[in-house]
Amino acid sequence: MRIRTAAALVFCLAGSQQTAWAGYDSHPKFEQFATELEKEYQIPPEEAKRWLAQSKRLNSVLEAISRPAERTLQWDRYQDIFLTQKRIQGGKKFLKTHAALLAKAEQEYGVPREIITAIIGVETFYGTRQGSYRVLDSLATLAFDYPKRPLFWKQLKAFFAMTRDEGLDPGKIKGSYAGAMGYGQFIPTSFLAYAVDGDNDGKRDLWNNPADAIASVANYFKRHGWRTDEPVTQRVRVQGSAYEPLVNDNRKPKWTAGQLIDKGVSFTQEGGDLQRPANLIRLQGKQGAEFWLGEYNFYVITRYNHSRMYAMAVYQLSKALSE
Ligand SMILES: [Ca+2]
Repeated sequence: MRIRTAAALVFCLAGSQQTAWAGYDSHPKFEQFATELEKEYQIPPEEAKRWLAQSKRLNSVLEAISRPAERTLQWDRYQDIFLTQKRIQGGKKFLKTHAALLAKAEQEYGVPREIITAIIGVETFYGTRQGSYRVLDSLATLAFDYPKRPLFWKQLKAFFAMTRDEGLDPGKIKGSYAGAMGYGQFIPTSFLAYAVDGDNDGKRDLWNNPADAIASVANYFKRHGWRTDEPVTQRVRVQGSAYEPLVNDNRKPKWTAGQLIDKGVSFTQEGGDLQRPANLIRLQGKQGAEFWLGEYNFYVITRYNHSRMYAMAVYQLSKALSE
């Protein structure tokens, strides 16, 4: 008990010292950051200094990034989290409330409304759980104090470009501990590349404006190669052992449907071009191993989030929403 108290006290002091040495503008790597920011986005170093002086190290962010809980789950548990009655009901309500916006996005980008809705449902429970971290703090903490992932260094630069472009106050933006923002949890580089102004009011507001959020998710899918009216996946059966080296091999399909059949895979839904790209996916389900056909659109969903379980949850939620 005494040891724990002492440790807690030390931790507490360390924490207050860390916030006391002001912001990340006094970090040894600040000059490099400011130089790159100016070179890449023409943002003057004084701007970087002004904002980073207000940034704070968040130990909770470093703790959160060190335990990526969802990735360690198997599909049997993962689906319990994302395919609940509550999430299905919420999605049906979202489809109804935003029917006109979803129809417009579907027409313009060729992405089904149920897929757009399922993404937003899995990411933020339809916009209601967007994350409460101040992105200035979370991204600065990860960029400067989590060198294992240079991605965040890049994201912090893009974050300042985003707030400049949109006329936003960097200190007021909220998001996940990893800097994902809004209904669809766009990271700053995704915002710069794929966010669109869905209602033509001159702003891209992915936090409060469902028109912008819906159109941006649809645009993301279109730009990543979504194939309109093509399937996503279907359950398959396997026999023999020739299929084994193909299991979960490449995110991007590198086989054809015909080649999978040759290796002992049989489809539950017949038809379709045997020359089309395809993958073999195995998930650990409640009744043991499940095998699925990864169509090209399944791969496109994994470009939103690399996890096969994520893509499957989005697909199955979208199916539940269309019933
Ligand atoms: Ca807008």
